[in-house]
Amino acid sequence: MKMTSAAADRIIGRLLRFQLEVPSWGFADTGTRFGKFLQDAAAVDLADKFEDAGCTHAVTGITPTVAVHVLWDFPDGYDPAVKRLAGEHGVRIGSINPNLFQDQRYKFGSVTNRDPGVRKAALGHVFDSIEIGRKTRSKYLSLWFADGANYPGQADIRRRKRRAAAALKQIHRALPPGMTALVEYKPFEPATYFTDFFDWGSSYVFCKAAGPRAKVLVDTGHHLPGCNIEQIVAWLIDEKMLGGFHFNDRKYADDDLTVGSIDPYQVFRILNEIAAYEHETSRDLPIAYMIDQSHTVKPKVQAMIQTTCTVQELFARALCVDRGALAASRDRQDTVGSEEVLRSAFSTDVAPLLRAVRDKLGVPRDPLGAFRASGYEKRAARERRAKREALPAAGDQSYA
Ligand code: LRH
Ligand code: MN
Repeated sequence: MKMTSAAADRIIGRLLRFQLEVPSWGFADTGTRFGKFLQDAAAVDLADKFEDAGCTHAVTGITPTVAVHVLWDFPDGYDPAVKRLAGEHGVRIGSINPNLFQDQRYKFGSVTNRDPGVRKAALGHVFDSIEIGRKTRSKYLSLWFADGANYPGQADIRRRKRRAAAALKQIHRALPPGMTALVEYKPFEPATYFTDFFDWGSSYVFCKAAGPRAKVLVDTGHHLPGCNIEQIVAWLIDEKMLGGFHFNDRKYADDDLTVGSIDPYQVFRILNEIAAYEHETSRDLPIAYMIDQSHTVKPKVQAMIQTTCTVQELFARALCVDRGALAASRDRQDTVGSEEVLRSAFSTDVAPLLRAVRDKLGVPRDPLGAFRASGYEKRAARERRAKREALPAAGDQSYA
């Protein structure tokens, strides 16, 4: 069905307001428990991460903010110069991610630990992270707790639940106006028997009890096989409890692969729930769209540009769903008809829409092609190889 120019204008308008946040750690050398494969062009420090994020934004036009991880990006505490540094590369600091999973103290948990001293230290780190967010004027405190247990009998599930709930209440009380706490869930890893924030329901319960500015963060890689993620998203939207996304893809576990590399229709179905809600309410869902990936084999800036364009493209397709036709075929209980409305949107050639959006944003029509032809990666590899060689002998390096 030929798209009307009014429909095209509406979709282009929505895409011009659509922005994604890139993770600073996606530009650094990261690995798996079996090791890291180093890349010459990988970011060595925060300046490189901002430069790479700035480059991603320069060619896509839709990634103006960078999520930072407190211990990885501010190993020596917050430095007011970082805000200026980000600005020099055309980006802003976005969500603040405390790190409660690396310190030896957190072996048996952070906010759920039976030791009140460890719980106090964990909350202290979150409060310090909130202070950083206050200084960077960040809208989001992005919380992921790796708390959990590895063996049956090891831990008291109900007591840990109550400690987590108490901690979330204290964190909510400490939020400055305008900041929202995003509570991420994950069913396993690094814990192998249970995690304390294990699924959307657990985050929902903790957020509801904590307060109105605590919302659920859906990391698309944090679901057990066969889980219907778009149904969870629809529920959270309806409950006004959806805070945002960590987009990535996976074949088996929390693989943190580039979006759409394994199951693009999955991401389309999720974004379709967003587009359906926005169509019904004629207003943009005020949530955080963020990428959370680690690129163990792909060149990192290319992978980030690829992912950014893929999410933008899949959202464009979700916006192409003919809501009127879908409602009509649903009224007729026309199962095949309804599915075909979605499938035809999914197979819509949205390249003309994306070209129009990129022209309006003043960025290349083919962001990845433009980057690959720019020589940026070669130059970065040369400069950063020299920077690494000049670094003092590596003591305990930050993970990312
Ligand atoms: C945990 C997670 C979390 C981040 C980390 C880098 O798996 O998804 O969002 O802190 O990855
Ligand atoms: Mn995540």
